[in-house]
Amino acid sequence: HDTVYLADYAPFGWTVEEVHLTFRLSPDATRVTSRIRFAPNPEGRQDRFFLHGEQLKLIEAKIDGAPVSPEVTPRGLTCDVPDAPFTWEAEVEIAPAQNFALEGLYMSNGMYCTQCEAEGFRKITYYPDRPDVMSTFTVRIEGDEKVKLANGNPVDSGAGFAEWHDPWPKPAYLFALVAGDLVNHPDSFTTRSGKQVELNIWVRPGDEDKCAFGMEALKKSMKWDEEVYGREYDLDIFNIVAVDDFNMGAMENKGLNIFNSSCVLASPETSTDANFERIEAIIAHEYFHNWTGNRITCRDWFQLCLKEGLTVFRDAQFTADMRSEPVKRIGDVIDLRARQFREDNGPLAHPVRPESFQEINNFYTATVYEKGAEVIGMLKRLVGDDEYYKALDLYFARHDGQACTIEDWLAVFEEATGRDLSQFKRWYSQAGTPRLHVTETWEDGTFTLHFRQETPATPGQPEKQPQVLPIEVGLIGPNGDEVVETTLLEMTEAEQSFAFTGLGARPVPSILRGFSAPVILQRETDNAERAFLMAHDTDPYNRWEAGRGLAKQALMRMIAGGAAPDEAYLGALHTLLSDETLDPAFRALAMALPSEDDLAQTLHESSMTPDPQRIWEKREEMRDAMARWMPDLLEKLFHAHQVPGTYQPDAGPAASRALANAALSLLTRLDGGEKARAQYASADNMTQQLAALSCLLSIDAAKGELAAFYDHWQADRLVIDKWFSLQVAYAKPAETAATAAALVEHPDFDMKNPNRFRAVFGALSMSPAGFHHASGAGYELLADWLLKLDPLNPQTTARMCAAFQTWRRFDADRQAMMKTQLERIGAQQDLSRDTSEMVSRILG
Ligand code: HT7
Ligand code: ZN
Repeated sequence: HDTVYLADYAPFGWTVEEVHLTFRLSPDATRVTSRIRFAPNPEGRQDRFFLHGEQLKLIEAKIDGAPVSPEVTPRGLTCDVPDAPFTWEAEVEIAPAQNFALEGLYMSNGMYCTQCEAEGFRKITYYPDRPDVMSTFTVRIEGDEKVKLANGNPVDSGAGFAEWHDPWPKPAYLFALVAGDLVNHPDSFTTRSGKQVELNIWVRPGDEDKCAFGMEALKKSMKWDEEVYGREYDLDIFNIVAVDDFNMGAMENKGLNIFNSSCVLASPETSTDANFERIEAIIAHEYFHNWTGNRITCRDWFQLCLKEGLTVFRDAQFTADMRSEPVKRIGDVIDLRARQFREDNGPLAHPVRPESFQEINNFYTATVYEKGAEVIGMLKRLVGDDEYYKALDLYFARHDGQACTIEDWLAVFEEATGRDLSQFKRWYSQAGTPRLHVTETWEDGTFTLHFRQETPATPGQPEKQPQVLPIEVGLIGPNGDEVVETTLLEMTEAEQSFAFTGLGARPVPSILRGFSAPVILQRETDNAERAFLMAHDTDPYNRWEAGRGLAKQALMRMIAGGAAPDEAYLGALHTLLSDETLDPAFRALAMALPSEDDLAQTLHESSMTPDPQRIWEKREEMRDAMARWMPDLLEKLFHAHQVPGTYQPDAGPAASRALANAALSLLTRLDGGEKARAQYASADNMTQQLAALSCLLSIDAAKGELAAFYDHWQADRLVIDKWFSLQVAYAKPAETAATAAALVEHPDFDMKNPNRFRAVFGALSMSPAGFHHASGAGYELLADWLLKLDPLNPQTTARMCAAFQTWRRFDADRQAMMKTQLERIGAQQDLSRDTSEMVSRILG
């Protein structure tokens, strides 16, 4: 398969002035006619006119009204064209009902829908399918479906047709069309300049009662973007559509966002608190793309972080404003370490702006999205809030309507702030997680922090340069008072020291407050200091981090040294959980132990070979010890944090439920599931019901509830996804693979539906002790099913191959078994480009 390089970028040889498309819908033979006005591009002459096109049946093509016979290949067509503006017309036939890759135009439950990012438009018609070619689109849809939607504003409709016009020039990846017998949840929003915008969430009949929360989230997002970034919506209408079969979370198509139904549909009875929070964040994310992605888009796919990193950063700011800032930050760091650090420290490591790819779909990664957002966060910390928003204003003013690069983005910051960002730019080009080593000295009232940074080699990048690290530090005196408030240290050298003078006593440092840079902090510390910070740090993130450090140390000693659960940790946790001044959500987070994968990663960092079974057993032992150590406190927390009255998904009650349910999961180890069973029976919302069911599953006492749950919810596909995934997630490690294997025989298992496939196999690959069970059954089962899925849906298959990315961490037997499975996948005839690239990168 061909590799594409950033260094080879060249503009397209023609500009597109306008695009007219007509769709005559039919499941097996949809006709798409295009009329496109091209003109030679003065900035990008090319010898040969090439249009992308895949899996299209060309019926006819014309230039300026005269039939032409282009040379057609599986990837597109070439044609002789005039050396002047011309009109291209083509008619193609496609089969949306046969499209299981869910890219281009496809069908989901009888409804037509599209997914064009990154390169799906070429499966709809011949076109220069690249983000730097932007045009206005007029779209006519012909068919019997009740609802027919496209981008932009509606211009006409009648019996069997609808016409839409999008006045904002856009790349083809933002094109969208939906047609089906849908119903809407309508509303409206008045922008700050007084423009009335019609809002709709379109769903399948029966789902109308699950739209209200998403609509509120949309209106909050629209208001927030006006207030915080000064960005107003720019069309008369904004439509959201919920689709059951979807490869990712959602898609920001101009004026017509398409959502995986799991990321928009919500009701108290069927969605958990975590679902509500995620839905609010994804609706915000897609809406924010209207400015950061759509009005200003990417020049090429190497610049993906330009829109994704920035938009993730913006949605995190939104969630922090709507809910709790520290809780959001802690959750994001947990996620970053779990997904991005794993990627950055293994064979799939790549820069935030990659320099080559075979299949761009493989680069919608935690590095591009989450590390990309961390890079924006560091930039904001370094320049300060005022300068950040000044730079953003300049970005929007200067680049509106353009397809941009990271160079454009950084130039705006350099100009607005007068800073030289040439060293900062390494964050975009250098892969790998920097290690930040810290030592301290204390002499004559001066406390000095000595830092050393180093980044390990990553594939294709043996040598690393020092990066700019914004390190937020505070100092705490022996009596627990803060003696130096949060101060930003700007590290630019490989080794650098920072001194704090005039101190009366040796302080305890609180380093990397707010996780101010995405690094691995390496510092010798002891549990007394951790317990001190856990009690006194004014920075909530570092307070949590101190507790997590204690837990991790205790677990590491159990795993590597056979120690008993550490009473100092249990005591400190008891103190923190008893502190009623602390946010219940923060306390719930503090109660969660480092994940099995986090522990495996830490062992690997310390040159030890993780044994997933032992990690699982020791975590279980620690949780038993936690339950036995503080039964009275757990009882108290459980009862004190029951939320009376009608369920509300807001942060306050959700935090109480999180703490009560964290207590319940430990209490279940003591009471044989009595409280959990009672909660299951009385629950009037999915958060309580699912928490109780999980508790019962964890002690293998959920048989009756599991059957009742299925009977009650069998008509609700999103709830049944939970039913599938919970059983795999809570199976004992020796039974995980067999549980998954039995579930795929269930009549409701449908491998063509990515949500259902992920419910089973995502849960398998995210249960370390089960997936890595010494029998190798987990590896073999996943490989069997990835091989079955690849011919249908390469994108989802390739994404799930990442389950094998940590293979080199493990013992020789496990390594050999994983390698065998990877090679078996790699050897499959006609393997997709997506999966083939992933397998070869993982094998290295
Ligand atoms: N920009 C979108 C990324 C995306 C995608 C979404 C759905 C299906 C396939 C996709 N490929 C790429 C989603 C986002 O970041 O907002
Ligand atoms: Zn995005």
